[in-house]
Amino acid sequence: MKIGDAAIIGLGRSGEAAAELLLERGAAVTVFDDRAGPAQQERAVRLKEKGAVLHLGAESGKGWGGFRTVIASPGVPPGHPLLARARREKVPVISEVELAGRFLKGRLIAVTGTNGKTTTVSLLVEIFRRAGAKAAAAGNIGYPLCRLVREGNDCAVVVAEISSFQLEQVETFRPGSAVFLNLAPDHLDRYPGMKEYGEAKLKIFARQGRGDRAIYPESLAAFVERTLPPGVEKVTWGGKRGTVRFERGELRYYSPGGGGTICREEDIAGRGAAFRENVLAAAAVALREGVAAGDIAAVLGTFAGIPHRLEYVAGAAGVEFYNDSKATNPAAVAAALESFSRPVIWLAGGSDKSLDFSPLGPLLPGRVKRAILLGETREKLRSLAEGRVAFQVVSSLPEAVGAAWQAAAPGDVVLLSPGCASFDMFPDYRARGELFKSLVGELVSRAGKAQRSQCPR
Ligand code: UMA
Repeated sequence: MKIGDAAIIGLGRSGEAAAELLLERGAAVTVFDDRAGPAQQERAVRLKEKGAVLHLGAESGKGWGGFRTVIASPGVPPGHPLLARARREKVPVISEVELAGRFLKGRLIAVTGTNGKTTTVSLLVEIFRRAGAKAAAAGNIGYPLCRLVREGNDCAVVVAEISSFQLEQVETFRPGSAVFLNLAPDHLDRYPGMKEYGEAKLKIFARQGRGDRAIYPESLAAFVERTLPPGVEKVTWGGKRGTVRFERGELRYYSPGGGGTICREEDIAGRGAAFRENVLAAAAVALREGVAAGDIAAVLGTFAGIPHRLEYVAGAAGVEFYNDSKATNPAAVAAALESFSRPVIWLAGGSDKSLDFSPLGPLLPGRVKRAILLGETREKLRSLAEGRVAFQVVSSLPEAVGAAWQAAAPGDVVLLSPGCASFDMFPDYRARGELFKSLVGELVSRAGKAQRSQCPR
C-alpha cells in the first residue's frame, strides 16, 4: 500500500502508532502537535530515533508542505487549522483507523455506539478466544488499530472499538461485521447536534457491501437501515424479532435453521440492564460468525464486566462503593442509577461536552440520597439537583469521596458515575477511576482498623 510522505496531526497514542506503522513501511513522516508537554516530548524522542520529523507546540505547522496524506488523530477536531489547510491544498485527510484498515489482515469486527463499546468488544474477544480463534481487541479501547497492525496482524479476528471521531475521516474502512449499539447525547462540544453525531457513527457501514453484515438492535432498525449499502446482511437483536432475545428467563437465539437457548439469565455473571444489552449484541455477532452457543454461554458465566464500568470496588460498614468512571454521558449515568435498588450517593461532574443533563432529573428523587458534584460541570449539575435531592459541591475527587463517606449509612451505595469526560482534572477516565479506587481502598482500610481497635480483645 503506497501512502507517500505523510503528516500526522496529534501525537497521542494514535499518532505515535500511525507514525511507527508508516515509518516501518518506508514513508517519510512529519508529526505536528499543538502541545509540547512531557507526554508529547517522550513520544517525540522515540519517533525521532526512528526517523520522524517533529514540530511540537509553538513549532506546530512549521515545515508544512509536500504531503501526500494527512492522518488525523481522533482527538483533533475536523476544523483544526492544519486539517483545514490540508483540505484546501487537496491533500487527502484520513483517520488513524482508516490507515490501519488498509493494512489489516484478520477478519474485522467493528463496534460503535455511545455506550457499551468496550464491554461488548471485551466480551466478543473472550468469546472468540474460547471458540479457539486468535482474537484481539483494538481501537478506542486504548490500543490503536495501527499498533495492532504492527504487533498482531496474524490475529484471525480483530474486534475494534470505533468512536465517532475515528469514523469522521474514513474512505475504505470496511468491517466484515459492523455493530451499532446505541445512540444517546454525547460529544456535543464536537458536533453541532445529534444529527451530525449520529451520521458520523453511521459511517461504520458506509463502505460495506455484499458479504458483509450490519448488526444493531431492533429499536434502531429504521435509523440504521435507511443508510445501509445494498447487499449488506441485516442482523438485529432484542425486540420481538431480533436474532437474540431475552425470553422467559433465558437468553434465546433464532436462526433460519432453528434456534435454541444460549443460557439462563441467572447464569450470566455480569449485572445491569446495559450489560444485558451488550450481551445481546455480542451473542448476535458471535453466532453469525459461527461460534457455538456453548462457547458464548461459557464466557457469559464468568465475564463479570470491565474496569471502570459499574465496577464493584469495596465495602465497609455496610456501604458499597462502585466505580463507573467510564460513564461519560447522561445516558450511561441513567443506566447506572437504574441498576441499584438501594439509596445512592452519587459522585458526578467533570469536563463540559455541552450535554443536557435534564433527562436525569426524573431519575434522581427516590434513587439518589445525596449528589456530590465536582468539576467543570458542577454548576450545571447543581441546577439539576436543586429542588430534587440533597447535594453539595466539592472541589476535588478526594474531597468528594470524604464527603460521600460522611453522608453514607449502612445499606447505601457510593457511586462514581460522572456523566462527563475527565479531561478537566485527569488525563483520562482510567486515571479518574484509579484514583477513586485508591481513595476508597484507603478509606476502607482505615474504617477496618477503626473497627478493629474498638473490638474488645
Ligand atoms: N492535539 C492537538 N491539537 C488538538 C487536539 C489534540 O495537537 O486540537 C494533540 C494533543 O496535544 C495530544 C494528542 O493530540 O498530544 C492526543 O491525540 P488524541 O486526543 O487523539 O488521543 P490519543 O492518545 O491518540 O487517544 C485516541 C483516543 N482519544 C480520543 O478520541 C480523544 C482514545 O480514546 C483511544 O483510546 C486512542 O486514540 C487509541 O485508539 C479515548 C477517548 O476518550 C479513550 N475516546 C472518546 C470516548 O470514548 O468518548 C471518543
